[in-house]
Amino acid sequence: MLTDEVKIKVIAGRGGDGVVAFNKVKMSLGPTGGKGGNGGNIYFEGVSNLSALNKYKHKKEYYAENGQNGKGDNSEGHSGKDLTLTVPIGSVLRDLKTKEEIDIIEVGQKVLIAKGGWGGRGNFFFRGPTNTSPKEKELGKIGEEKDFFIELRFIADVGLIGLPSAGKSSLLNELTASKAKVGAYNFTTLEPNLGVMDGIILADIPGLIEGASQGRGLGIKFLRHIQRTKILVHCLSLESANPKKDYKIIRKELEAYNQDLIQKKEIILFTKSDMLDEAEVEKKIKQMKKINPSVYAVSIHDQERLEKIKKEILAMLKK
Ligand SMILES: Nc1nc2c(ncn2[C@@H]2O[C@H](COP(=O)(O)OP(=O)(O)O)[C@@H](O)[C@H]2O)c(=O)[nH]1
Ligand SMILES: [Mg+2]
Repeated sequence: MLTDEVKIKVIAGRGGDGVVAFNKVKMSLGPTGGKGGNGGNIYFEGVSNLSALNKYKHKKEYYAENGQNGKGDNSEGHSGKDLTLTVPIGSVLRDLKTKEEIDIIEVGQKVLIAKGGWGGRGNFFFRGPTNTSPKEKELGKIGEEKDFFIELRFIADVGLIGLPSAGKSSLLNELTASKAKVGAYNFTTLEPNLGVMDGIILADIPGLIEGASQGRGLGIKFLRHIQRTKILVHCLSLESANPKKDYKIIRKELEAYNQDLIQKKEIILFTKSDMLDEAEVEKKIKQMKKINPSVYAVSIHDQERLEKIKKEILAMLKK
């Protein structure tokens, strides 16, 4: 199962200590203690692999390397190696202390999240006209330590929503090259599925049922993935005795989860249009238009209608 939330601790490297050393050559006495190397930084970097959070399930603490202590001859200790932690694009990184949030939205986007400590200065740096054999040195500073909650919210342009069996997965498979599981029962697909249609990303959002926003079923896990979509395609099965009621159930859950969700642009899509005769379909479309003028019907067995809805989605995205 896809991991879409984890908590981890990151600890950047400690800086190396400065040292106290003196030149042993009689002709040029004096302090030579070098600076410690800086501690390694920790970065988060976006990758396309959606399961990139899985690895954080088992290992919870991440360290970057410490800097090495300074050496004689005024030479600086090696800096600690940086550590880069990969996260899927769509991840929201929340610093649990400051509550600050960082969005990772692009592959290759790299953010510094914990800075390594500075290396301490050696006694060479403390020399002066009146202090020709300083014994001072600094200790390296500790690296930043932070706790992060990482949450994955898919970056899909379009979210296919609707009650179980509304035909979302079937539609995703028709509109994209996705191979989402399709079921004849009201069983809930366990993972959201993504597919690409003419360069835009469609997400099939499963598990929306009455009470989902309060934690019933698995829907609440998936509601977050809707937050970043630009358009919702609300699928209503024409097999249903009361599509309007189905519609309201879902809208209520969206609203309860996050007010913003019901402000999104929406297409209402009657699915399984092959199940009714044309006059019935038209009648239902007309009724729903009172709620939202953007109503269409589709069937996975009707290529013409599939093309039409595809165009409609693309046009709405461009607006
Ligand atoms: N006749 C007909 N059946 C459909 C159509 N779309 C989906 N179905 C069926 O409806 C059931 C539920 O579909 P599914 O895509 O799994 O729904 P989801 O739960 O919303 O993902 C499956 O048995 C599908 O074969 C359609 O356009 N016409
Ligand atoms: Mg499904």
